[in-house]
Amino acid sequence: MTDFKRILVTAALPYANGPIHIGHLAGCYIPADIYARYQRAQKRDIKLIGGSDEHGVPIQIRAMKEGITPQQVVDKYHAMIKDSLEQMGISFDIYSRTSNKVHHETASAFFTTLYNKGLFEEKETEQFYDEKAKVFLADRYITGTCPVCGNPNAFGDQCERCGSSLSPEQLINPRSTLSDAVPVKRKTKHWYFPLQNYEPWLKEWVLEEHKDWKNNVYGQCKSWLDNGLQPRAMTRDSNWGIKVPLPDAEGKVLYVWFDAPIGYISATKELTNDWADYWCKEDTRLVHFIGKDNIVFHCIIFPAMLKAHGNFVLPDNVPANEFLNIEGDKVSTSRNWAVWVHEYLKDFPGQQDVLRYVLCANAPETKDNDFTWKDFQERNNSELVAIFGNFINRAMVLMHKLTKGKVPPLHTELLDDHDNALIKDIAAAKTNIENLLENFRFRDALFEVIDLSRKGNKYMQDKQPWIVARELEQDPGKQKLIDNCLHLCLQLSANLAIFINPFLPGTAKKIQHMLKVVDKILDWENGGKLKLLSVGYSLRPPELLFRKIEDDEIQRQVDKLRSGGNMPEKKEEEVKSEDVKSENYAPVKPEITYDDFAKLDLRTGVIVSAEKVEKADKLLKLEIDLGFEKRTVVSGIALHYTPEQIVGKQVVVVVNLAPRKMKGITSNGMILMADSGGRLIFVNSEEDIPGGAGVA
Ligand code: B3M
Ligand code: ZN
Repeated sequence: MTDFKRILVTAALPYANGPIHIGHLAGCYIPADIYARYQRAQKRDIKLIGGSDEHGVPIQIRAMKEGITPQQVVDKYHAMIKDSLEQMGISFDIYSRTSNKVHHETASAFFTTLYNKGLFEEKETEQFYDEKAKVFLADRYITGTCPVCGNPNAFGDQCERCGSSLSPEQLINPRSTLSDAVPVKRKTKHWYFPLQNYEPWLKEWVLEEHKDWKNNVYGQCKSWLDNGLQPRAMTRDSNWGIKVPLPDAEGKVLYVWFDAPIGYISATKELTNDWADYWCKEDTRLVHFIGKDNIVFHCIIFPAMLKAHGNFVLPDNVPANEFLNIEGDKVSTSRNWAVWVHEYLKDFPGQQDVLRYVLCANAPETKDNDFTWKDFQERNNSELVAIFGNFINRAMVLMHKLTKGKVPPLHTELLDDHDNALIKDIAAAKTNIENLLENFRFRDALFEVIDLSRKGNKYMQDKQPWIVARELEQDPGKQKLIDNCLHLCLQLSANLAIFINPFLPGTAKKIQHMLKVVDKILDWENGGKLKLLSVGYSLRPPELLFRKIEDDEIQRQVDKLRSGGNMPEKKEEEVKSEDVKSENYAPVKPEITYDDFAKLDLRTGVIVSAEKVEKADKLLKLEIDLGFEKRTVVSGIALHYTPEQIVGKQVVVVVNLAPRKMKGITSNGMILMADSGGRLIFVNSEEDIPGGAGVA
């Protein structure tokens, strides 16, 4: 750490296609901000860079949905996102946008440099095309019925209902979302970056030199590198984006993942004339804060681009977070299963620090984590109010009561074990918090701070200055004991302001105000010491740092969420990584009891006949022999099996499922199939099982 002269911190550029939700905050903005504030308090040369990602498919889809132009979309959401981030106290040195001129120039020049080096490979391939709208279609632009779960609104890259990864070819009745036309294949030319040529270097650089990266990050990189890298198209057919700076590239723009990370460079240029110091000098520490879906772009593709270009520093660390679920379920913007930041700010005015606290305490640092409103309330009430806030408040109130509103002296000759232990704890906390923050362990660092305030409460309880005060009449000498206790409590309060500052800057400000100390007091170097407040200095009256959050406030939020929210502008499911398929497993459903399970009547049977159902291309009508009776079952497997293939197959049937009419046929039960990445397979045994046998 100390061999770096300057630190450049970036936080992922959110797509300006909708507002941001708390998953964005927890994923990268809160950690990036904590880190930046901490480094500033250390008086290091640090810049926090951000901005809106205004190109690519997500913006175009949004424009189409709202019936406005892409420019209008980005203008609207850029302003909204910027405002939310500002209000949440994310302290960007610059929050820019990729539609800026300087960015267009920078990204263009970057492409040209690679082009002039002869790095790109020109290739013609077939891609889906919308003949009505006259445009090529990214996978996301194509919708149709999911072959796995029958969701009629699945996307060409993913079904949002069952989570399966799809390709447009798999969709039933594929349609262009632009014009409803059936997509056709057409030839198109693009410029490919030969990522595979960088594989040996990447293996060395990431897998050998960056074993220090977080496990989740390192693991994802390793799996990409182990699977082998492919050439990657760095251009797209579109009229929204940065024009490909070549003469024969009409209708082509730079791939959004080519231009977006260059946005970090452009924004730094916009911020300072010294931008090259940050980007080109070896003694810069570059740190990218991102969510896990952006790992490959920041750890593999962008570094390879930087390397190919030459002259740029590479990321020293990429502390990506996993995802934050909401009330046990994945965030889904299309279902409005999200907590929107602008909504929170309206519903909980002035309570930014509470959200910052909960999102840091629950940060998905090593694995996906869950946000629940109940936990939000509990953490506020039993940690912020009852521990941290309570300590500061008691210290202030007692100081006004027992030491005339002034900082009392410390009588060192009277220090006892409790006092000395507290003094040690304060010094140790500083070192611990510092080490944790340097290593991106923000949750643990925050818990250290809370723990220190917990120790303050315990100390006060051990000392009970309010009881000592009763003995003053008989023994005025006891005032010195009260002085010592409150002196230490006040110095601890000042220390807590320093330590909590990166996490909860608003709270630090309030403490600072009560203690009447200047900003400089919050410098990190002042932490761990007892010299922050001068003896005899009079302090302001106490004000409460946090308020209790009541059940009805929480209930309102839960209701709002469950009812689909009251978001006026629903945002489409974000197009995460246009062409990166994550391994998708459907989330595990909520736990059931054995009794729930026992309600299912599962039996074996044999398919004795099968036929296609008219006007339903995915349904087959099956006759199943259960031994004790024959049943008609309608099953959605027609795209996977022809009737001939399945007659005679053994199946497991749910025989007590309520009958359901499909296309005029009553289905009396359901057969169980295994879903392997969208392929439906019979779950059966090698051995013949008599029909009707129970399955358990
Ligand atoms: N806009 C994707 C996302 O929001 C993308 C990040 C760009 S960072 C250079 O997940
Ligand atoms: Zn599906």
